[in-house]
Amino acid sequence: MMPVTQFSAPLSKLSSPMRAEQATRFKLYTYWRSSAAYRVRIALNLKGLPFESIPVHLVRQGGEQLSEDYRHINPQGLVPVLLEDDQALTQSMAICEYLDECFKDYPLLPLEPLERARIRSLTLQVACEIHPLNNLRVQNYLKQKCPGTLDPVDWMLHWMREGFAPIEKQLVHCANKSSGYFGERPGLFECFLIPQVYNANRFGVDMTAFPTICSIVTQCGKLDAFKQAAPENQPDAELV
Ligand SMILES: N[C@@H](CCC(=O)N[C@@H](CS)C(=O)NCC(=O)O)C(=O)O
Repeated sequence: MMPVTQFSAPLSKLSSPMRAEQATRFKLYTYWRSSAAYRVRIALNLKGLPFESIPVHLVRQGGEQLSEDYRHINPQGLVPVLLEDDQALTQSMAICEYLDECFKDYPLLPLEPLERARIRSLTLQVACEIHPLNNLRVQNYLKQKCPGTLDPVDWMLHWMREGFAPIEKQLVHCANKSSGYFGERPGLFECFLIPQVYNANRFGVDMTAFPTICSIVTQCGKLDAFKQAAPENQPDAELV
């Protein structure tokens, strides 16, 4: 992983860790409502790996993720970043797969190559086809370039529906009827799906058109790993 020291990150200038009572192996730069950070929180929880949250406020003061200090840690100016000792790793899918390779007790991917590819395909449909179009910086760009002509929320709802519809079709045929998840138990795909559905609900997508997705969300919502990763249960949650 990328050594943080390579970027001489003055970490102390960012928000201080909110759960600093004990030194943990992992630290996660996160924001309570970030769906990409939410994915990694679920993966860490499923694997039973404790971590310390380091909140990065994506909105306050124009966004802490854009500060020079934070860009020393992630030159992309995005959350999440996983820190392990002095090593920083970016991109939620790379982080989840790294954890999966290192901690095998609770696999996020099946063993069989074709099954692995199918799960990755569904996961990437969330990560590459839905999420990037709806990211905060895309929203800000649309607001700036198309004021009054394009409603950024309509844009988001459109791309979420466009993305969920084919996922739903694929799941109807493949979802595991006995477990209620895509496979025997939640894994990489659920780590990505559940945060995207959280966003969809937040912005008012009518999810009744996607009953299989909703049933997976309901099943996952019963598990502590998902409950503890939920935005409202984060130390930086702003619940007013
Ligand atoms: N592909 C990246 C996406 C990361 C990402 O876009 N994070 C969002 C929050 S969900 C972010 O930091 N946005 C800040 C911005 O757009 O300025 C990943 O999977 O880690």
